[in-house]
Amino acid sequence: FFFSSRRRHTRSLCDWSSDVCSSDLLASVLALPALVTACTSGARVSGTGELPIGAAIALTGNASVIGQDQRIGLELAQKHFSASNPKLKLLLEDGGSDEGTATNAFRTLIGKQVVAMIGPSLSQQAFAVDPIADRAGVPVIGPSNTAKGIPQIGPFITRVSAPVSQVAPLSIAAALRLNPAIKRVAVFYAHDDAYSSSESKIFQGVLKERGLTPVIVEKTSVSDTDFQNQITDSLRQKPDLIVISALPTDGGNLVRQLRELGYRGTLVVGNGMNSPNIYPICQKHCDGLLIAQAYSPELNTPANRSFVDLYRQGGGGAVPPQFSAQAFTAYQVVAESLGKLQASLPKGQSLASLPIADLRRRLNAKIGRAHV
Ligand code: 1QQ
Repeated sequence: FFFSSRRRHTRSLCDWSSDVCSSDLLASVLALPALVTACTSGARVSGTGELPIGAAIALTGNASVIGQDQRIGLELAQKHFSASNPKLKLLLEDGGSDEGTATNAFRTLIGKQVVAMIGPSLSQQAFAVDPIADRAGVPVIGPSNTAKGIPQIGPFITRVSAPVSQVAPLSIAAALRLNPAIKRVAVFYAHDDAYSSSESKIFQGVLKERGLTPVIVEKTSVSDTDFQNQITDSLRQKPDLIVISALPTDGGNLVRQLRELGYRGTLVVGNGMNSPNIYPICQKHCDGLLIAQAYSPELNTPANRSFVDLYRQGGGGAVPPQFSAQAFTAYQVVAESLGKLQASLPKGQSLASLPIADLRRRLNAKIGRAHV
């Protein structure tokens, strides 16, 4: 894991296999090939021989802050795998930040005969759209779906994003290491978002284990912009640590208002705010946030070195954000799995000649499953 104190400094905590990685590292994330039957459609992939991969990520709405990072990761992966065999074609759709937009994007892309789907951006959306793909026999790789229960949606669903249960405890541990005197903790979470609720449960469990039962738990909404009432209530409890699980816009506004209303203590925030794009929302107020993440730019593997180099050449800065890395990884998993599948075919046969349902089923078995 990579632990980041936003903007100030970064350092490695430990290594988890959801990093951008070579296939052998991925094996510990994605194991147990799925043996399932798909509905039998005789349709084949288009005549050009390029295999279409669908991606539905948040280019609009609350999570578009994260979708921007993901788009960069996908574009870099396209570049990196441009000479791969078989040839791939990325079809990108706006999955928005709500279930309806993601459903339309998934339906559109599945109708375009994609061999696999990358997305959606939010767990809240994944619980709505992954069952559609699963029923259609289309493999889905979640690049940023961290809530409990995602791989359990169905045999065609997996993820390269480490679950909240693996990541969230680390930032609480780091906060307590930095400030062992912490006694009074306030918790905020967006109750109408699956990831935020899931992560907050983990945060609260870890706090309890440490003997720090929260002095107050405030429920917010992803559509909230004004948090004055909840902030006033919680600051009355004199917390010395505040732990937040929210999406970028609501979370960024909450942090800004907490600081503006005088909170000076430690702030731990979750995966929903793990992007440099939160700064336009909360500016200097987001300085010093503690976030644990499932990616280290320092990871010394060929795939990560290429990714970091491509990111730098693109002018995005020296340190790629986690969401770009995970989107790159999702594409990498599809590209490498297709490469292995191609190599397993009899000489002269191409993947594009297989019936699409058969190709998706075989690809799904090559991709494998996430354990958690
Ligand atoms: C989830 C998340 C989001 C905050 C990532 C965009 O982790 O919805 O699962």
